[in-house]
Amino acid sequence: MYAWPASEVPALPGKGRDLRIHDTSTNGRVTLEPGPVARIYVCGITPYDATHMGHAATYNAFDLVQRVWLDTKRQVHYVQNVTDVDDPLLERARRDGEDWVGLAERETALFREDMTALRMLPPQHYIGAVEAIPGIVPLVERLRDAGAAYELDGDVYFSVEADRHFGEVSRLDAETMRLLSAERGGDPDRPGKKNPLDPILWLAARPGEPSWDGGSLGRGRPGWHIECVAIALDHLGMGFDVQGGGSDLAFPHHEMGASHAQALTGEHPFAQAYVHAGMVALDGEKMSKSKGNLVFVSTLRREGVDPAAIRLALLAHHYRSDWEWTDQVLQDAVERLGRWRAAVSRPDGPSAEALLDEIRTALADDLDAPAALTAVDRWAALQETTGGTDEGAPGVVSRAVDALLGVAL
Ligand code: 5CA
Ligand code: ZN
Repeated sequence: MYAWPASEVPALPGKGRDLRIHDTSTNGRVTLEPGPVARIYVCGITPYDATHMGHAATYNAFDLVQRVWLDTKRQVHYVQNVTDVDDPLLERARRDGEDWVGLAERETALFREDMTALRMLPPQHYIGAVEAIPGIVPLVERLRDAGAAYELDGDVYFSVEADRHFGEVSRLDAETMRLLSAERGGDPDRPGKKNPLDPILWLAARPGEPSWDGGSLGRGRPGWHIECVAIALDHLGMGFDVQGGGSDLAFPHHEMGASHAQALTGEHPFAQAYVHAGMVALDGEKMSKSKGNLVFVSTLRREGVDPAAIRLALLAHHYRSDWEWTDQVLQDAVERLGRWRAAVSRPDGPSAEALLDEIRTALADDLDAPAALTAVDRWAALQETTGGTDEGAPGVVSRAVDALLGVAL
């Protein structure tokens, strides 16, 4: 499917630094060494209750990854999915007496608008689960034929024992895995499974639910993890640079995805780094569709909030921390945006050379956006108090904030 329009990324003087980023699988920072074309897969939305601030914060983190890469003069190959058929989507459509296709299309359209307004760079390949089905079926057949998957009452399960690296992405103990599996779409208590953690690859058709031709698998629909694996392998191949999502995807989603791909190809790793963003909360609890404690990007936009201020509110928090959305967070961002706009609207100002270096250094250091904002704050304060005589400086600052932080001043 189509993604959304790209906003231009202004060229900056000099060159950025290579990104060091926290990798969940090693629980430490790694220096990424992408080739001339950096490859990134970011898990997309399940299209209902989009786009809330938690979604926006996670996509903001991976937008920064790409902006750092672009600043090192690399190209970026970015792939994202849309989980446009899955249990939670079907449940929501049923609850609301709505057609699931209509719900998915409407919410995906809203997500595109929000991403455009927030100046998030679009993926080159934006792929729905439904359109990926013809590529998913042969992968499940291959896993089954290789003995890495088995049938249970018509459904097909992946055997986690088929991958000797299973567990290396999230590094969790068996009991925690079991608890999270039950919480996050798995069915550890279903009788007949070889291992309670084994995830579904292909779900046989259920009455009243959509289903597709699955070749030798019979009619049905794909499991969640194999969806992202099929799309990533198709468009990026093994060993791509970053697999991204919120921290709630580390297990089971990214763990299982890595094992599917490694069992399929015999190669390791699926991704060079598994990068996870913290969870945004509202009123003390993780913002989530199931709880309904949501603040939407589109609601704020409708109320007249400048999307650049929303983006600054996200950037004020380190991507790995869990944080709370409040009115004050937004208010602070609105005020900061005003100060920055005033500072770059003058014909001259203090030199921007050191500032550009500080922003680059901050972002290359595990995407320390809050440090980058503080550096711009300092420059803006200097501009307000003493000013400066560098005629190019306000333009450089404006372009740097746009290119590296995605904020148009
Ligand atoms: N479709 C799957 C991924 S293949 C999915 O998880 N969809 S989602 O709509 O539930 O979430 C989309 C992205 O937003 C995921 O990376 C998820 O980890 C992230 N996310 C969801 N809630 C929050 C939150 N409260 N804070 C930060 N990120 C969140
Ligand atoms: Zn995914």
